[in-house]
Amino acid sequence: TEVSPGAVHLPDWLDDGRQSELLEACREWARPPAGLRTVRVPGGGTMSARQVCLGHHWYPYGYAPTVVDGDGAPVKPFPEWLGELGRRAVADALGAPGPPYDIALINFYDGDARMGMHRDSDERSDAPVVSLSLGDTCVFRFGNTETRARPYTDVELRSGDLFVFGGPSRLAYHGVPRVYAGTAPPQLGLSGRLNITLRVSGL
Ligand code: MD5
Ligand code: FE
Repeated sequence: TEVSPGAVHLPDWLDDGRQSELLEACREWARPPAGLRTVRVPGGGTMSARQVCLGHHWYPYGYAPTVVDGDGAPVKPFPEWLGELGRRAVADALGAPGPPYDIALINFYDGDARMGMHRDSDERSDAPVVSLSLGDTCVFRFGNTETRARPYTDVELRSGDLFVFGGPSRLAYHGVPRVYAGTAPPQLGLSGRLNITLRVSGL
């Protein structure tokens, strides 16, 4: 389903087996060193979703090879198989071969975690962002390129869903205003929500 030009939602793209494999990989990546961390934002606040990065470390607002605002460790490598998954995702969503992905940002939402409306503009590439969801269902708010306010479209993202954001949607404001606790598929064994985004750094 095309939600907006260049923004394509493919529900249930990952089967149960692939979801479990991806979750297991996320659990490994979440371990220290360079594991799951709380992101501090300029102004003194913290993001409620915790994050781990592969390939390069994202911090507000740039990319670095080490966890500059965490334990200082080198960022874990971005595995080849994850890049292949990303290219397949783009091919399925947009009908064109995907670019060579080199970074992943993995956000973990538990409790009352949310994400405010923002734009992802720290990549020096206009390649589409690939988003994969695991665990609890959330409301994903897909906005416009001008303001954090309306007009926007609310879409529910469920475990296994793929979303690809390219073209004119790449720099749209977006956020996660709500996660529905306890809605993860029981066989997955995840309490909370994980979102994996694949990006091209342009570095
Ligand atoms: C999430 N993550 O559910 C979302 C899904 C983030 C983030 O927002 O920055 O890690 S990915 C949403 C996204 C990425 C790039 C572009 C657009 C949406 N977009 O154009 O709407 O944790
Ligand atoms: Fe984002």
